[in-house]
Amino acid sequence: MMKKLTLSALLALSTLFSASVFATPIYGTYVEADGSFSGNINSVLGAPDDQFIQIDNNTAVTISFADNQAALADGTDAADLIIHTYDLPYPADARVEYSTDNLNFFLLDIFSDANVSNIINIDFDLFGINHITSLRITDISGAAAGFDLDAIEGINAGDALNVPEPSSLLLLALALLAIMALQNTRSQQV
Ligand SMILES: [Ca+2]
Ligand SMILES: [Ca+2]
Repeated sequence: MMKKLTLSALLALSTLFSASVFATPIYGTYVEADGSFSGNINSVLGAPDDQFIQIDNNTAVTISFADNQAALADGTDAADLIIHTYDLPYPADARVEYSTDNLNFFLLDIFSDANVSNIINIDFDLFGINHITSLRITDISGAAAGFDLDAIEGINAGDALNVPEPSSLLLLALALLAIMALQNTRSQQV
């Protein structure tokens, strides 16, 4: 009886979380640049298509997903976000920052656009990140026409409003433990 109840509680929890996750990936919807670059700024939106911009030194390009959409961590060491670059002869570095509210940005890491298959794989779980709603890429190559950006891809799309915060996850885990303890007590009393 206890196992059955615990299982149904776990199933209810997994349904709650999976309900807000979409199977299809999401791509950048909005973009803004605070400096100079080469190319059409809209070429960084949507799926990767080998259309790209070359970001000039010190220019920050901020790309956001559609309203209330987020790229989610999948809980494994698999990639959760892909920065699609373009392979031009000159490798350039960029500082990459992320936001969970499109207001405050935090450093993720420094990445180069010289990559195998023009792909930078980012695993949120490695960085302890739950979800992101936008990404800011600042060229630090020291040269004009630096980092070549094609697209941003969130592999596990989700509803930003329904992403459980770590504190609510903890509360749910505690509630589950309390239910299990209660059931234990009851089964001992029988
Ligand atoms: Ca992951
Ligand atoms: Ca593109």
